[in-house]
Amino acid sequence: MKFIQNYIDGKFVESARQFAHVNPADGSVVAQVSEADSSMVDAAVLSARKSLRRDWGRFGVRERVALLHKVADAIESRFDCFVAAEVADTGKPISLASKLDVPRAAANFRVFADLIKTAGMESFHTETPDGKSALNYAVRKPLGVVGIITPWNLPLLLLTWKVAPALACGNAVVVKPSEETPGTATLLAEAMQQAGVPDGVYNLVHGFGPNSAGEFLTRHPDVNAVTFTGESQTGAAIMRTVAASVKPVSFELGGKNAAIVFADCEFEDAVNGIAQAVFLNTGQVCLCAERVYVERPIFERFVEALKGKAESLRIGSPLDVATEMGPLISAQHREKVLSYYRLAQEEGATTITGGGVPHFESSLGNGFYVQPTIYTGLAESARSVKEEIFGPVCHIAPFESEEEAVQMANDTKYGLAASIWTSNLRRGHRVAQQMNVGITWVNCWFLRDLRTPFGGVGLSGIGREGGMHSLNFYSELNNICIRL
Ligand code: NAD
Ligand code: 6OH
Repeated sequence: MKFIQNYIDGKFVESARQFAHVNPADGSVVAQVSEADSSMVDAAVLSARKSLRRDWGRFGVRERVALLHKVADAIESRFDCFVAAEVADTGKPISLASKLDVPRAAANFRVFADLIKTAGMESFHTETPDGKSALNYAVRKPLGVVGIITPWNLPLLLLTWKVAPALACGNAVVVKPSEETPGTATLLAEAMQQAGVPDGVYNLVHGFGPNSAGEFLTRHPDVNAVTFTGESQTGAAIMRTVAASVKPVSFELGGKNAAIVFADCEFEDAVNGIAQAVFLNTGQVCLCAERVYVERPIFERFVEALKGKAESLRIGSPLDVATEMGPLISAQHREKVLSYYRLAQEEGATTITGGGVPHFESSLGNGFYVQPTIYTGLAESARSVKEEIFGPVCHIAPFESEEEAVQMANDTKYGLAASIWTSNLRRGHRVAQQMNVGITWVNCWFLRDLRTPFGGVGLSGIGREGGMHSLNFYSELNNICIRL
């Protein structure tokens, strides 16, 4: 049995209470995780604060940049360990963890290191009507101690997406990864040690949300800002908690993303792209498309083609390099996804494929698998078309006109991402600009440039991270006005 510990002030520490970490692929308990109590969260925040007063607070940008590249080197030098930990955490296929999550973790450190190195600041030469002259320039300072709370779906990618820019800006962090995925954040602590990151700069506390490490961290008076990725309702709870001390927050929340497929699309590209957008990571990516709108003339053909893709997905052990789809994260999440499969039936859906649980003879039968699933025939007002399911499932509806497609895609309280599939470039631009979301892809999906703004509107979040947006969130600007 493996033991997963907290990491505070440069030391791995145990706690009195532990919780089990379960392998999603077969339901077995693979590790015991130390749950941080409130005194440990206090110690983590204190250690972060102290590091800002010690060497870390005196590091210049050049030293921070060099250190962040060393963290990336340390991740790459333990590539296989990180892949194994990501697979153990999530049950995602080893091919996906090796192609997406672990390379992105290293890239997050490199990109934000390079960005802070080259980022300039704004300056203005001011002339007043009464003849005064001044130079205004802004300087960037760390926020201080940043609390980072992350979900289980892309745990290492999303954690490093926040830790890297926070450290680039000179902050110290206390991270609280999802209770479902404690492994990679703990391995990252080892990589921080290996890279020579000073004690207290990266602290890690394990536990749950309410009345556990998550809430203790967001409630902590000495945390200067909170950045969170997860469900919209959790974001609302965190917002209530931090309101008392008026901390800045950055929220990357849920989605019910649309894809719009026009009859003039490159058909094979669109089918392949949407198969990715619906089924990647067993549909557990906040950017996944759960609503697919297809122009009437190609509707039947598209439904058939996506059905073919869904039915050809190799579902199996995450450790098999040929596996394309693994389990959902937990028994509880599977119950949620299956409850939506039942709801779609009750709401009158036609099941094109899936709708249940795959059968395995092996121990995978105890894992949290569901079938990739496609529905048609639901009213746009159906709850299963309106609410985020977060599984390998979509509803496909036909549309008659561009206006109707835009109206249906935008008819949601969420607004994270959209994708548009057309070979008409002018239409691609025109429709993209009407999407009420933070991220729109045309003829692609989840094609990322880490310098671009990332975030959502409505229930999908507050603020943007990515590139300069991250640097601006993770710093305080002090404008200095010099009378000339
Ligand atoms: P979740 O909201 O249940 O949990 C996320 C984290 O918040 C966990 O670490 C959890 O322990 C913690 N938490 C829960 N309640 C808390 C509280 N009251 N105070 C402090 N911390 C608390 O989300 P999840 O189920 O882990 O992840 C799936 C959700 O995340 C989906 O809704 C998905 O769309 C969303 N997501 C969004 C993005 C994005 O970039 N917009 C990215 C990934 C996932
Ligand atoms: C959500 O599940 C995926 C989020 C992806 C990113 O935040 C990213 O930076 O690619």
